[in-house]
Amino acid sequence: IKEIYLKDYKQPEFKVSKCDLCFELYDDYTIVTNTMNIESSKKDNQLYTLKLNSIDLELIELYLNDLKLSDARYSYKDEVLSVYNTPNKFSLKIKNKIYPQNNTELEGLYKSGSIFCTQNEPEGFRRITPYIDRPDVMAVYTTTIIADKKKYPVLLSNGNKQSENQYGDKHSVTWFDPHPKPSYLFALVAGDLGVINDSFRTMSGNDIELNIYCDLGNESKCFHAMRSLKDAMLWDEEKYGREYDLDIYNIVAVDSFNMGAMENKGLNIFNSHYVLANEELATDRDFMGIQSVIAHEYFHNWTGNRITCRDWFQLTLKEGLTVFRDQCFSADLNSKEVARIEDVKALRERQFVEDASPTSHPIQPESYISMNNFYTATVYEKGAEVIRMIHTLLGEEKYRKATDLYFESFDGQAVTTKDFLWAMSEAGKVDLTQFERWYHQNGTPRLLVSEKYENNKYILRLTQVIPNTLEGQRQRVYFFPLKIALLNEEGKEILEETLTISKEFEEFSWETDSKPILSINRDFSAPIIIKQEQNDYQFLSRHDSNSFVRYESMHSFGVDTLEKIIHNDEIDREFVDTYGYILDADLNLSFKALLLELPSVSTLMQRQEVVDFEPIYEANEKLQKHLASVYKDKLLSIYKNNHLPKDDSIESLSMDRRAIKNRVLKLLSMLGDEDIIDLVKNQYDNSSTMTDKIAALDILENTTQKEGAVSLSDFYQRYKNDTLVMNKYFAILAASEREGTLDRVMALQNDDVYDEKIPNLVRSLIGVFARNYKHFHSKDGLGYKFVADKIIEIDKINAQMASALAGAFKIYEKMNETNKKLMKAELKRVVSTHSLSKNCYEIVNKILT
Ligand code: BAL
Ligand code: ZN
Repeated sequence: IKEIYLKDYKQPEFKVSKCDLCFELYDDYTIVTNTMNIESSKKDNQLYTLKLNSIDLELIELYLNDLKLSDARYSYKDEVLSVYNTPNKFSLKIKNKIYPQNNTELEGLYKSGSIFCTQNEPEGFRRITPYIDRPDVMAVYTTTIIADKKKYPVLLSNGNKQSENQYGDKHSVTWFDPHPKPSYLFALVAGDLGVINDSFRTMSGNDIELNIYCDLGNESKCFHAMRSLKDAMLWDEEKYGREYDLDIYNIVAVDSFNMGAMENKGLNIFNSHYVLANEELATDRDFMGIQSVIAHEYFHNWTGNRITCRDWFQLTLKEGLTVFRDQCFSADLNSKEVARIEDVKALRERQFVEDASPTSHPIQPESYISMNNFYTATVYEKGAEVIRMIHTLLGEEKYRKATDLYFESFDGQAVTTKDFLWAMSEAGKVDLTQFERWYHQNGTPRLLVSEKYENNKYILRLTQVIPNTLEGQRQRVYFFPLKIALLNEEGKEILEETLTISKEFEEFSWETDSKPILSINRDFSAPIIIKQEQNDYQFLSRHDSNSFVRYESMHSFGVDTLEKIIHNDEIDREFVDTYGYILDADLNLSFKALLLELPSVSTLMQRQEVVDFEPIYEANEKLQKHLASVYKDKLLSIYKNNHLPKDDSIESLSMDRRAIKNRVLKLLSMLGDEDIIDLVKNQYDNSSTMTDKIAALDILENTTQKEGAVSLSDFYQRYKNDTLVMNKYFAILAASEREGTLDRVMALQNDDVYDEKIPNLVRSLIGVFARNYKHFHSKDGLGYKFVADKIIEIDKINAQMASALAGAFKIYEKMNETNKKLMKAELKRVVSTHSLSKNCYEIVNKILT
């Protein structure tokens, strides 16, 4: 098992200018013919050895400049095909055989049901044909696909369609992509697919054909995705001046997909979860997810495809930037305040946890064993926060100039994060030397805040506390924007400023007539943890004009309250009063639902020195029951005012209403009262949206065994033929806090609908169970044993899925002694498994050392 280091990066020895591919698709195998124009990077007329990456190569023949090569001219070892004594410039034709129908890793060319599709990022292309499979080798591709006409009427690849031919039962289509691209952006799809079409006129007047393909019969579920695509195309023109650059844009939805989606040039392939939706079958969250992922993949056309990464250590160059772009898009199209809070919540639930774990890494890592393990919340979400800080430091206008400069300077190239930072600092006229540490250091920084008021002077003292590296080395202080405001007693802003923080200790002061109230890290301007000596949560959660700080204060107030319950078994009356105040407040309903959400188990867990989930669950239950009983009438009236069972619109007001009424219903259900359970049952039976049905089902599963079983069985009967909906069914059962969840999850593996080869189903059943803190961490160790067994089993089918499951053990180091001992035994069992994948090895080994 080999570790790859950024410091060892060398430019490629050969370039591929042209890659002509021909695929002959058969039921049992596929023949790939790959003809490349290759040139040595050195111009010295020496003979060299060309090294091509290739996994499980079954070579048929090999030609150099049309001459068939004898065995002595090449060898295949350790996943490298070496061709000896190659001249400076030559063509190489490789014919090889692959078996897509047996490809359960879902990398390279594989079958999702009856559809041929591909996933090549980061290193899947080497499973299709031998190639210099690295992102800084960019070529122009022509792709011909030959297949049975009846079984595979739709044949797609990157670029524009060039020609079509018929031969008896077979047909062929040739695609030409004029934009040079790395192999990871290559895509192919073949199948009998349904489609919806539309078009988009770009700002310079080109009409683009838009197609979304799916399984036959699902066409009507593609319209939200199409709307989102057109919104994204327009937004990228308006906000970034970026226009689409081919005649056609194709999206294909498939059921078996490791990731959410993939930005292949002109031919995005999507996990069907992020395409298919209608009001009956998809939740509001699903609709929002589709809008953002469709946009994300579209935005990659410029940030990722036109300008790509020099090497995989630069992944955040395209992912951090593209996530930032999709976050801004979603914020512009929906509620800005809610979008920002949701983004921060997700960052803290996933990335902060990762950053405090043995797999913590900088957004630009220095080494990897399996690149697949680095498609992480850190590279993506923290990466997006880093871009957001640049945006804040530069301001909108300079940021736009800087992105224009980036596009002008590096179009068509494979570049590094340094190149990006150069454009930002050049056009933004700001020195980003110290800022660059965000790319190379790991862990979440803390900012200690102390305040003083004397002689009409308000003094703010800030201290940066930077965590050490995993190896214990010191890391240096950061440069970041810190947006603050000082408020008067009515909550009015005395001033708002964006401070630039760059030193370990800093002091700021302002003259004010009276002692102001501090509103800090407004809009979450920096991805840090704030530690305040004193706080004004009660005031800020009622009055702060910055919605993020208002949310943050209510959230922190909730955390303090729960911790008081854990330590003194006392409920803070002031928090309860504030909760009542928010219930009465006139606010956007989705925002209000966020303010009323109590801190998650994960939030409290992250603050424990030694993790023990039981007291957290107990405190949560106690506080929820208390709030529900004190405010039962208020909660019921909010529920009734907002419950419109037949309203299935996905306009914002309808979504907001569902968000608030399901929040209060969940809280009310803690009482276990019969009248409330009746409301829940009624909502399950009579609501027309999936959001309402799922919310009700989740409550029933967790509160009443009898009614839960009745509704679950009804749900199963209704939706058993819709895998996307069945994912929700499995997830509710796997997340259940009821006794016996592990046994039910084990039994569900034998359900007719469940299939261990389909990643979405594995994520919904096993993945959700592994994040069910109550049952995964049960003190009998059976949760750990079950998940470890699954990791070992699934690793043989799909190593990426297995290593994602192994992530559930990341918390190992912080666990209490009892759980830690149990976890260790299972982790050791996994890591000593014969022929464990490098994906799993890398994660489990990091956790153990
Ligand atoms: N590039 C992998 C999928 C995505 O981030 O869009
Ligand atoms: Zn992406």
